[in-house]
Order: sequence, then structure tokens, then C-alpha cells
Amino acid sequence: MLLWQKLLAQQVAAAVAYRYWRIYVTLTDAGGGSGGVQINEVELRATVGGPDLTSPSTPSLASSTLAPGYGPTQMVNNFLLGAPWASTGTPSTGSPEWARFDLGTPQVVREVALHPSGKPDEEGSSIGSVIYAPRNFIIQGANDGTNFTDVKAFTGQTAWSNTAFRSFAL
Ligand SMILES: [Ca+2]
Repeated sequence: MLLWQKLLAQQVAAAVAYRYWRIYVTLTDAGGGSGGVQINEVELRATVGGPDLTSPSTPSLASSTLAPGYGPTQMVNNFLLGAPWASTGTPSTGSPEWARFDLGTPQVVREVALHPSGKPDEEGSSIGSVIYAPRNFIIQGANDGTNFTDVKAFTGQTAWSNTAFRSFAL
């Protein structure tokens, strides 16, 4: 197969439409010492830089939630200054933490954007700190909500800003 054919095949493979999208975290920027993963907002974009497919009514589910008020709905409420989703456990390769979003129908997602934490004055506190943003994670898709396929893995994500989204093209 020629190189351009391989590249085209990869692009086609990446364009699979899924109803369920999942962020599967295996390490936070804190390095796995302690603390769960925290993400304040997620955008699932059909095109790079395009509109967000999630809304405050998008059903969400997480592997764990630290406390009431820190559930996965915090990631789709379009509010960057409040509490993030915070997992109970510290994610690792053997014990990942994840959050799942249901778009209702299969849809292509070309870019995922993550906003790691709450308001700037929360930096350094136990809640809302950028150090609990995901360092290593996999974006996954499924149509049954259970059997996920890896779409793209990202590693080494450090030095997050608590005032900006970070975008990941799929
Ligand atoms: Ca939010």
C-alpha cells in the first residue's frame, strides 16, 4: 500500500461515528502520587475548532465521583468557574478513571477539548487544581456504551492552564 493510501485509510478509520465517547485517564499531571483526575469542561467537536456537540443535557457517567457536586455533569454544564468532575481514585494504567458522554446518536468527533480546573484562585487547593488534569489518556468510542474502541491516545500532557481549553485533534 502506498503512503498516501495508508494516510487516507487512517483518516477514514478516525472518522468512525460513535454514540458514546469516553475519556479514559491513566495518569494525571500530578504523576499518580495522590488525588483523582479533575476536568472542568469537555467539548466534543465534529470539526476542528467547530461547535461543541455536548450540552448541559448530555447524559454523562463516570467511573467514580469524589463527592456530591463533583459528578461528570460538571463537564458539560458550559460553566468554567465552578466545581470540576473529580474522581475518587487516583488513575493509573491498572486502575483507570473515565467519564462517558452519550450523544444520543452516532456522531463523528474530530476534536476533543478539555478545560482542566475551576477559577484561578482555586489553583493549589485540593479542588480545582490544574495538577489533576489528565497527563495520559485515551479518547474512546462505542455504540453500545460498554465495548469501547480506542480512537486516539495522548501522553505527556503537562503544564495545563486553568484559564484555557486544550484541544486534541483525533
Ligand atoms: Ca464545567
